[in-house]
Amino acid sequence: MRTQVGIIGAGPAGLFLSHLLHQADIECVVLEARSRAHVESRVRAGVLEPGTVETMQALGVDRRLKQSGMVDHGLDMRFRGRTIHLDLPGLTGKSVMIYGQQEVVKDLIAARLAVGRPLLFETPVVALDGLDGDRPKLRYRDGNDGEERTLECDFIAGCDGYHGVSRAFVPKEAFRTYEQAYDFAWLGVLARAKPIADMTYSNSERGFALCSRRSMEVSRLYLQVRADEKAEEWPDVRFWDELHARMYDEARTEIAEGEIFQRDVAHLRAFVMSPMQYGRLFLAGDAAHIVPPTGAKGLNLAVADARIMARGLTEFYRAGSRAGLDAFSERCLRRVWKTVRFSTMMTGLLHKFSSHTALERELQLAELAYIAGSHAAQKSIAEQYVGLFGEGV
Ligand code: FAS
Ligand code: PHB
Repeated sequence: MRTQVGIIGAGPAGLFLSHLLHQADIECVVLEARSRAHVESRVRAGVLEPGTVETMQALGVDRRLKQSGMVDHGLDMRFRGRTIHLDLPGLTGKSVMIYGQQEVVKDLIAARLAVGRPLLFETPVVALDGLDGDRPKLRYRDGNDGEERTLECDFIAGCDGYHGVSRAFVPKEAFRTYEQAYDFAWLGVLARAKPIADMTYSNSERGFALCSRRSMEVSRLYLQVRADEKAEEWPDVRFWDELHARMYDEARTEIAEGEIFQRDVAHLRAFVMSPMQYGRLFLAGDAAHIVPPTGAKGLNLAVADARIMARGLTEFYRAGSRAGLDAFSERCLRRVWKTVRFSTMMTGLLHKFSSHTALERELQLAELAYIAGSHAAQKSIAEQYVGLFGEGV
């Protein structure tokens, strides 16, 4: 097979890129290792920045988003029984949208298949060749017969996530990585329980908790757990007891309980690969960077990368200019580093750290107390939460 752009991975990065390229009449093939059912069932992010919503609108894939997306106007942070309420539109003139990542992925897959463009499931890419030439190749295992085949491309987009293959085919001396792993994780559940009014993060003596939602009937809830804990160590009763306690809802009058029908554990890390490109390979999304989910940025950052890559590829095919492609990594990393900073700051502010001295714990809580009393501090957090604008995308 031969195409203009070979895309590895059908997560948000690869799928948004495929639609942006299709809109620009650029041929691409998406190769996804897993099944459609698996990809569409992965429960992950839930917060869409306005830039991501606008991209879905521009691509014409926002029908279901308009029907079931929920605008979130408020962001609450709790500590020592107090609540800081951030009025997002009041502070920034913008809000965020709550709409599960798996719904975004379903919308993008359906739209891609509806236009009959190549999206191959259960087709893992096993090797990348010729990245430093002008005819790079992908080798993949055909999902139909398991045979190894080759896809010749002009360019390759590594949208294969943190555990993907593309990074491994860049010579070690051609990039560096930055990484920080946390010694805790997020236990996430979906429960058939009426969500609380606002997105609420809580820093309690027992640890971090977060109450989000997927609809007015389904709550998306998180607890900070040890990095080695397994979801099955948290039966319903233990989960609800801990959530009420960490959300300062001891009277159990605020948080509704219900059937927990999905559990997962996500490990927290910050990771950046720089540069995010090598020859004719361009990496986007989790393949190039990971942010701790406290800032609700992972999915949105993947979309921002896809927009910048699509713009560079469009300039190349329409005007023969490589300027946008040559500047791809630099343009993405400007936003990536600011987003990693925000996400690690929010993680540091809201979690219980076993490594903290008593003094460090007090300083953390003093920072929350300062934010509670400072319009400027609240505006700073709010404007980063709704997303960076004008960052070259
Ligand atoms: P993805 O990992 O989503 O997609 C990569 C795709 O490439 C996958 O479908 C994979 O199967 C495929 N692939 C891998 N290797 C391949 C190969 N060799 N050949 C072909 N295909 C291959 N972000 C938030 O904002 N909030 C959250 O609460 C949150 N929770 C998360 C929980 C978990 C468990 C994880 C892993 C991430 C979470 N994230 C969260 C971040 C998440 O939303 C990512 O930022 C987002 O999925 C990034 O999208 P992609 O870059 O497309 O990577
Ligand atoms: C979610 O709704 O899944 C969610 C919300 C806020 C975050 C992370 C995840 O910071």
